[in-house]
Amino acid sequence: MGHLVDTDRYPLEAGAAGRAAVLDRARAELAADGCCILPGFVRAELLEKLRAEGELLAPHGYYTVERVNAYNIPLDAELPADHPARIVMERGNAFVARDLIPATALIEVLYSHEQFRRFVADCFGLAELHEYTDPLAGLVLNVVSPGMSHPWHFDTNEFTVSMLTQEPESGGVFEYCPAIRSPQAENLADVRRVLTGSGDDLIRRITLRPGDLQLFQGRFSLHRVSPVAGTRQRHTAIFAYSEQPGVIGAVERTRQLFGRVLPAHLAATGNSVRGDQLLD
Ligand SMILES: O=C(O)CCC(=O)C(=O)O
Ligand SMILES: [Fe+2]
Repeated sequence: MGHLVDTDRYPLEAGAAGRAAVLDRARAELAADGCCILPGFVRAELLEKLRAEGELLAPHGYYTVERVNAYNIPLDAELPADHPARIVMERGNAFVARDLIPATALIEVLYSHEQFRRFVADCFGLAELHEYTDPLAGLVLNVVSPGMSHPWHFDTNEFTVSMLTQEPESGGVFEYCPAIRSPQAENLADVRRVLTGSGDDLIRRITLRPGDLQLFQGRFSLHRVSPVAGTRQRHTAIFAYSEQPGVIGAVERTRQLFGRVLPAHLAATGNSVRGDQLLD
């Protein structure tokens, strides 16, 4: 791992000097506002390789524009007229599926490395984490092209691990509203304010750099990638882990995200673990 990750700054090996201090900081930041950035996680000399690998993969993404709401519930759900789930947005990002990412790609090496997974679990304070069994959704490259955005939403997953691999020229900013809802309260009025453009006081913006590792708890914090401008796409690797082994996506959701399904998805129908809770 040492050639890939700046292990002087981020000791990954169990018991390594300084590891506990990094974990303390990550846990404190996550507890404070559900987001933690570990800047310069990947060594500077590998950033161009990280970017170039993503650039080669990006054309293989599944490009669609999907009409969505912030809660990822059906658009025809019966709700009061002023419910924020009735605000429809366009999700214009594309996902490159894991089976198209070579085993030698830096993001795949990271995703499947036991020490990395252990480190991420420890940052979140989780007993253990597992790779997805899903052959498509475990590791994806999220591509946001100029003019597109990944609009405001809550994640279904409790936590997300991601890494920018290519910056856009402008726009494409990660924006979030820390703890805008809680298990006890949806806080629909504030969510509505953000979705209608008058909630700026609730929004935090993060400047991410390629190779920074981002740990995020998106279930209670509304978040988005603002529209990308300029000529360059924005690329992010999303490392999906789960506390229980065996996660594989539901057939319909998989088709929506990737435009195809594999025999593994069909075989798992009916007995999947948290089947339809991928990515969003
Ligand atoms: O690409 C990003 O930075 C954020 C992606 C995201 O929010 C998601 O996939 O749920
Ligand atoms: Fe998200």
